[in-house]
Amino acid sequence: MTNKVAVMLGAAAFGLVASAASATTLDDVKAKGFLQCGVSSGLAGFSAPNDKGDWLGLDADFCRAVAAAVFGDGSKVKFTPLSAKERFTALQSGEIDVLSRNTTWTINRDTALGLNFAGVTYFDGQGFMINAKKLPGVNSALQLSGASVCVQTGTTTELNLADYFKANNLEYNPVVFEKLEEVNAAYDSGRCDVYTTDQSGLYGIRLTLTAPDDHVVLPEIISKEPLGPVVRQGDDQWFDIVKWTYYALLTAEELGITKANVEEMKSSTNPEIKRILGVEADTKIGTDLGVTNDWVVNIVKAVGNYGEVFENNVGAGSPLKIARGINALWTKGGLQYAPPIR
Ligand SMILES: N[C@@H](CCC(=O)N[C@@H](CS)C(=O)NCC(=O)O)C(=O)O
Repeated sequence: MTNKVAVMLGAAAFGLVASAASATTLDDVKAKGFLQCGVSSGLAGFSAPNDKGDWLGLDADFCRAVAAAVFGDGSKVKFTPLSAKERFTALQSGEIDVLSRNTTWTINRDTALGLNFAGVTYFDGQGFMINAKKLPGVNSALQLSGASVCVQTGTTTELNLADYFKANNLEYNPVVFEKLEEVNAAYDSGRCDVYTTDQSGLYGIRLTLTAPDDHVVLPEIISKEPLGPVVRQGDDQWFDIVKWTYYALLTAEELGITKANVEEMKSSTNPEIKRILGVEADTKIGTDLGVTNDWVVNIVKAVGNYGEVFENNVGAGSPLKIARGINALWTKGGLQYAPPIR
């Protein structure tokens, strides 16, 4: 090979590397034709496969909403089930485009792992579940001294558990597993007295136990667990798309735009509704974000508004029947609040 050819080939190879390195997540996702979404391996209400292998839940629907924003089609998602321990590496390595897996926003995860949290799709807190038949008379976590506690590794749960028992001078014996099915099986078989995780998770897990009615969730909430989607640091456009997908879901609920009425709402005379649905002639809101101006229409058509996603997956329309509580919109006394889409 002549030196000149070698230099040319080298330059071409460098060009390829440089263009691959500079491709944005949005470009990559569009080129693949689908969004790769990291979810839990099967937490009812958040992300769990049904008999047909379709992923159901609030976290799964959030990914469908992002896919709808990007492609105009909420079905263009592939799901990667991840344990707590695997999840951040999967995102850092580029195996997934977004992590939507009951993941708590903490300063350590936000600053030390090269990641960004795009919002809080579910405000949660850590709780305890016990088998009331096995521990009759126990109605507070403060009565759990000496208990064996099932917990999943790689979670905030493990750390909060240690803090709580230490702060209250209680003894405990942690029984730690990496996989969800191992924790569930150990607790269900009576190997541990207590199961601890996010309270929403406890309600979902209880449904999968052999005798759900034997188990009670204790009243104490021992931590703040703001759960939300996560992206890699360093790609602001992608961060914006994921963040504003969440805000679009909230804003649609605030404005009464639903899966059933979104088409009809396009002819509304309310300027705010017209703006968010992209029907104002000169709107650039969607294109400035890197998607099309009907992105919110596509999101709501795919999954409904935030309230619909909540109720269908974890609320009244689901087996979990969790009350909206602090996850209500700010206009209804809750914490869910979106900056203006304008
Ligand atoms: N929100 C907490 C806990 C999340 C978590 O992973 N909880 C377990 C509950 S046992 C879970 O969902 N596991 C699902 C899985 O591994 O697929 C965190 O971010 O660390």
